[in-house]
Amino acid sequence: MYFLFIIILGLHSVEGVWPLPQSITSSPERYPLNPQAFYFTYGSQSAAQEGCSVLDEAFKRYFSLIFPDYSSGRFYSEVKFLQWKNESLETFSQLVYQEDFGSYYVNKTEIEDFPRFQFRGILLDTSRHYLPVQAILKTLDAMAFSKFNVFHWHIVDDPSFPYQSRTFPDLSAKGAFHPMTHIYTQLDVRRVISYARMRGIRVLPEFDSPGHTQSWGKGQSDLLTPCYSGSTPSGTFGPVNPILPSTYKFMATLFKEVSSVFPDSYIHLGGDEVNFSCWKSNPDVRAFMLKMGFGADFTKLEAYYMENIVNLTAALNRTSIVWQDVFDYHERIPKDTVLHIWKGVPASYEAELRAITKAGYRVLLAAPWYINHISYGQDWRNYYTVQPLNFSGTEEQKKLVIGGEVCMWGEYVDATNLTPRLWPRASAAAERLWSDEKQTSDVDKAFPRLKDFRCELLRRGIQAEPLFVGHCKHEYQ
Ligand code: CP6
Repeated sequence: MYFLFIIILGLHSVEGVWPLPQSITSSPERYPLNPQAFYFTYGSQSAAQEGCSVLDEAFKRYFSLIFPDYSSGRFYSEVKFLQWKNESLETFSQLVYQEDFGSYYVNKTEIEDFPRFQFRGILLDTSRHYLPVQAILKTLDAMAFSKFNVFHWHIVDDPSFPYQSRTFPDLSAKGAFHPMTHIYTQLDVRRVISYARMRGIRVLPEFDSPGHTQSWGKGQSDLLTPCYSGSTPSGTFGPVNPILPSTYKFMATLFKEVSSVFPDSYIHLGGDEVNFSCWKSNPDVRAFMLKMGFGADFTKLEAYYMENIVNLTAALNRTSIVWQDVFDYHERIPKDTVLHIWKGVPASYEAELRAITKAGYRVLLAAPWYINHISYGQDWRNYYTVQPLNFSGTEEQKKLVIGGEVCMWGEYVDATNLTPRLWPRASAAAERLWSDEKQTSDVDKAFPRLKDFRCELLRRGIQAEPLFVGHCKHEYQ
């Protein structure tokens, strides 16, 4: 997690690094870099050594980012450091600058750096709109540029089921927007996972249930609850049916597959926004409620369902992440479950942070960072000034805040507008999650730095939108 490096070789200015390192001291002493004689190598103290594919690939990528007009050099010059990681290569790449006549330089710089929060995520929603694999890979590139390290893949939801399951192929054959073109094959998923891994990014899959599952019903009969009007089924369906053993059998099989496809130790189980009206309308559900002693309290039924699902994933050696609703319903959930705060206005996420950490659970904050919401002006400032630990609680409680997440809900977003809506606004949240809060408390000081960083994103081929009036040296053609 912690990295320190001293660049004895050749900073334009501290302004050039986003998100801001924990400490950075640059001197006016500068060194020229000759692309034809430049090579990254492993430090002698480094835990990773030659043959580490993640670093070897990162060396190649960052070489081309720094020197876009050259292919990888053969001879190496001295670059001293203690340990390279994807993040330190990113920082180094932001320190190198090119002067008007084409020469590259880096100033003598001393940096100590480590992230403030261990979990710095971006949620993409591939159900409201299908996002082509290329759009996901491009997002992973840009995530690494801002040191995000978790891709939360909200892969399926009500509108469509694009994940092509090995065990239940009908789910996407019948539930995707198109059975061939609007799906993620096993190969696509593996490609995304490996592309992310190379960039130091984990892939956290979310199979949200029991709500948000309309699309599952098309390929799996008897999974969803039949809704009733009066004493007869209305022909519509509600959340997953929590009263049938077949439901849990299906879920166990599905999550067994999911845990074999997605290597991350966390699985996101959703659990949010369950509409009880269909459950209420169904006489079999009501009878089950009475039998179980739940009375007419449907939050108990949801609790019963989620408890079962959490146990399924625990049996697969995975830790569950669930939306805050699951905590709000007082479910008996294992202590290692992570709660994910999504409710903002009018609910206060500070109160929720306090309550969840007081109960001893780890927590992730998403509520203040809905990047899918847009408005006129510089709303990145709102993302920047969030104070995730500004709630009343003990030091122990604060340690339970493991990080935050920028959510791009997909109702109004597809591949046409994903990138400019994400960048550079998500980068504001990235600095909040990475950098020291005191050193980054002044949003006006951040503005010119973020403007520069946005220009750097353009230079790297990311169509990041402008923050305000101005121009960049390398602009989108
Ligand atoms: N989709 C799913 C969503 C939301 C949630 N779950 C959501 C709705 C409103 C807001 C934020 C998020 N679009 N599946 C809740 C986690 Cl303001």
